[in-house]
Amino acid sequence: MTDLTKHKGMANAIRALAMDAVERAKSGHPGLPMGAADIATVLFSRYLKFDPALPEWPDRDRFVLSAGHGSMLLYSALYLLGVEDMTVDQLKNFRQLDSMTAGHPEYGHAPGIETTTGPLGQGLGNAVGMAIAERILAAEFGDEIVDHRTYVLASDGDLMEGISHEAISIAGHLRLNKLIVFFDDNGISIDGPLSLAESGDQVARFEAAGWNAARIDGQNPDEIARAIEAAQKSDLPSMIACKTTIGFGAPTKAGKASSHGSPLGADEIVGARKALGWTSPAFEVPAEIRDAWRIAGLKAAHARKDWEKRLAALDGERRGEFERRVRGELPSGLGETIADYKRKLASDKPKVATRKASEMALDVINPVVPETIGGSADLTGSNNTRSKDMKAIVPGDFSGRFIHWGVREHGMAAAMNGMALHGGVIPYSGTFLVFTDYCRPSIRLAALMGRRVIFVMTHDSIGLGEDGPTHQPVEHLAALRAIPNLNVYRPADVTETAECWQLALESRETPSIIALTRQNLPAVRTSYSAENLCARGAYELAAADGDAEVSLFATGSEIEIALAAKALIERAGYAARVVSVPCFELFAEQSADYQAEIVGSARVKIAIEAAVRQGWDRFIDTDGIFVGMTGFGASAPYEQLYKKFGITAEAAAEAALSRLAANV
Ligand SMILES: Cc1ncc(C[n+]2csc(CCOP(=O)(O)OP(=O)(O)O)c2C)c(N)n1
Repeated sequence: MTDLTKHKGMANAIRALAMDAVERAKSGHPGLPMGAADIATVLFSRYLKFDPALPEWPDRDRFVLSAGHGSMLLYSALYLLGVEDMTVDQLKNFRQLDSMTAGHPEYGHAPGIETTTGPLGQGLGNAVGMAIAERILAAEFGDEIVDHRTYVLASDGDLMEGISHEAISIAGHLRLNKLIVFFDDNGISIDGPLSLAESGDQVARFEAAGWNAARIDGQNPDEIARAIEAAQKSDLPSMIACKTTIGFGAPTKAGKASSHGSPLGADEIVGARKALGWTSPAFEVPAEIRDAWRIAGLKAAHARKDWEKRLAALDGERRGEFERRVRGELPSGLGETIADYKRKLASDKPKVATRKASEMALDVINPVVPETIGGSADLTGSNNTRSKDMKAIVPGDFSGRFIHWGVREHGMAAAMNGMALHGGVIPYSGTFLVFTDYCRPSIRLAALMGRRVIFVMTHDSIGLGEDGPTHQPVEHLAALRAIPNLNVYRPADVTETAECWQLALESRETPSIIALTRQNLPAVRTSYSAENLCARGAYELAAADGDAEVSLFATGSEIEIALAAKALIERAGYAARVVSVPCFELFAEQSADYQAEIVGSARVKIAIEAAVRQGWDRFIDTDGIFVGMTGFGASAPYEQLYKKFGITAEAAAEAALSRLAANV
């Protein structure tokens, strides 16, 4: 068998499996796998450092199928390479319940799926984060322990998405030369030829962002191999624009949108088999082609074993540290450090904004948790995410721990996901809470994938004041609380902020939002508690004198208002209590008894939060009183805004007292 015949057979195996699986599922996308099969074959069989026997090996090359709709490309390759769990039955169960072979690749479903892709552009953003994490760990542990590449297959759709701009420009800026993107340049998207909606020059675009870019025939294995080798030597990130034919081999649908996203149909498949010279029945691969793939799959085993020897040769402490980081376990000293810090806060009782409290917590946490990597989307001085002595990461020097992401919230959030997926680092970074809208697709994916990504979102209400309603979040807390598996924290003071940070770090499979104020807040936790009270999601901060007739529930900056309202209500002769609710999601995980005890049975229930009501009925019922926002904010000093929108202790107390007087 010549090399070319062998290559064609291997690539056709991907094509055949893709069209057969899509046909059997009666849905899916055969076009991309058929068009990009040559790229995948050359990459996977000759260059990708990936050991199917140990797909989690930390120093493996990463492959991200950003165009997740082409999932059968990845599943076929993993099957052919010999990933044990990826059986032919999995391919036959493509897109079926409980299979590993979901419609779009889902992280955690099968070894070798590095990230969940489907929303176009996200995978490219993830890959940038993976490449950053690789450089950071290499700077710390050395090239002999961390030295791998990140490869991406991106489609026209990936590159049309705005997020690609942010991803490409930060990668170019940081000179992530071990990032290699294949652009599946097939000129087709769902609506038809790309010319309907795009006339840019992707190669010029990448070059302008500081990349090496080349154009090749993406159906020619020699050109693909040469381009990969050139990219591997590049000192810039590389983009290889691969001219391909979507649905390659399909007699009437190749090169057309009709091969993009629906089964080819029986006749077309017969024709494609003929055109490709593929005589095997559905889901069968001839032995010699199978063997060629399996032999390719064995290639990285040597590299992996050599790496294991190098790791074993490290001194015990360094090896232990590397392994701890990869496992994602926190250093053992964190609990004690936080306890000492909370003791100090209980005695100092500083009155600071919670964004400042977060910085103070990070000053304590970062020295003992060396894997945290901080950042900000050009709001470092506002987000307070750069702790003492945190050196910035700059192009060519990844020994720092702080990333200036620039004004790129969307790309930042996707890259943070990629860092967390890569492992060995814990990414956290900030912007204003209102701009979670710009990060939301990635926040959702972090939640779906169950990754520890910490979003530090400051300026969390009208309390930010003069910047006005464009910057004042109103619906954001509710919108974020609606995302499953996302913990949304809104701490009320320095101690709660430290506790929320601890919880965020300890939540290995849940991303976190920490919403923080711009304005100063008094310390409301005035005595030391060894227990992390925020861990219960809601707890009684100030008890009533006797049976409470009024329960006040609040978060963050509105705790101060709730406490003042309590005093006013008591002055009028009624017992009232205040419950702090730093995290709805953790509260929902508590026992029914605990929840009932916290919600209580006071005659009047009031929630105070400078945001919309949605979600609060859980605490106050539909007939409870909500003191918050019903529309957008305004531009003014924050004290005036709280008055204007009626979010004051007086308003809350008055509402409670008039309810009590009405004897409801
Ligand atoms: C953010 C986002 N918007 C829309 C879609 C739906 N979608 C899936 S593939 C695609 C475009 C297909 O064109 P291309 O990316 O060139 O893929 P190809 O046709 O080459 O397979 C679209 C709009 C999506 N998956 N993600």
